Amino acid sequence: MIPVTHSPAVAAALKAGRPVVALESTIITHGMPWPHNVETARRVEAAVRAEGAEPATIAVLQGVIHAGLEDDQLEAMGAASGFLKLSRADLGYAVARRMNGSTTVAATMIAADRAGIRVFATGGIGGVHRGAEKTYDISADLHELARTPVCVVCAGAKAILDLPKTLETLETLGVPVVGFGTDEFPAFWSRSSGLPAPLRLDEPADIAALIRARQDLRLDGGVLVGNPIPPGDEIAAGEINPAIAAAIAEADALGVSGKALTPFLLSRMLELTEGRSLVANIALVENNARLAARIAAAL
Ligand code: PSU
Ligand code: MN
Repeated sequence: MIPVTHSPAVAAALKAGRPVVALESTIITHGMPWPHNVETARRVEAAVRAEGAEPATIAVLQGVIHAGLEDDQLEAMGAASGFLKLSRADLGYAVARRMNGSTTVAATMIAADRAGIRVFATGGIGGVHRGAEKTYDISADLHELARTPVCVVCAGAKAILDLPKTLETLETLGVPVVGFGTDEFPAFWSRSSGLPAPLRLDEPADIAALIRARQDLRLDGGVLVGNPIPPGDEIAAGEINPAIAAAIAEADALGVSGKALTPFLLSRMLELTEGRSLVANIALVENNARLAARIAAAL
């Protein structure tokens, strides 16, 4: 028995063959400040429901992997400190030690797969950090996409990363990267990265067909869908780039690395943009949740 506990609502939806969308929790514990994190998590769940699908927020509570949280669990997690940021490497550790942990894209993909959920919405995946030629800092999210069969809907990789190297790595790993309704790979806070999306599809049903074709071919791994932030919510690249450069320079000067780096950069971006990066982040996650629900319905 794989130790994943479904919430009653998620269990009922899966049993009835209704669409279910997995949601991650690192964005709640490490990606956004309280109380915006809890408000966003609720809004994202509501967006999934509004499209007729069931949200399954994933987290590890006292060693139990949950697929689907009750509202009080979500609220408590958002206010808590001390949650581990879990990826493939430490998911089993948190279970064995009965710890609390939020799941990154990598760990959420694993849990979603074990829970029988095929579609997952996040904000932006982790990727190859700038300076990776020196630090070797490459997110485990990329390798997870290569091996676990879950479709991940994101607004691109976070623009704090080295996007060309991130795309090259995804290509090497054999991960299909689809621009949804765009020829470009989106850049999280901005619609445009200047980099072509390797593949393009314009309808949720087309993405569902791609997922099925890969299953039939017994191709391992997931599908990455890049869904650009809505035009009214984006921060233009020219405006966001100086803040990115400043945040990265601060991280370098302070020696921030490893798991702490992405949360540090996101929180500095919030301050440097006077909250605008957070407003954009909330909008893009909601937008991704809606698309993920439509893909899950088409599957
Ligand atoms: N998307 C967001 N905010 C986040 C993340 C995604 O809008 O905080 C999280 C995801 O959980 C992702 C993680 O897996 O950032 C990447 O962390 P790292 O670079 O350490 O792999
Ligand atoms: Mn890393």
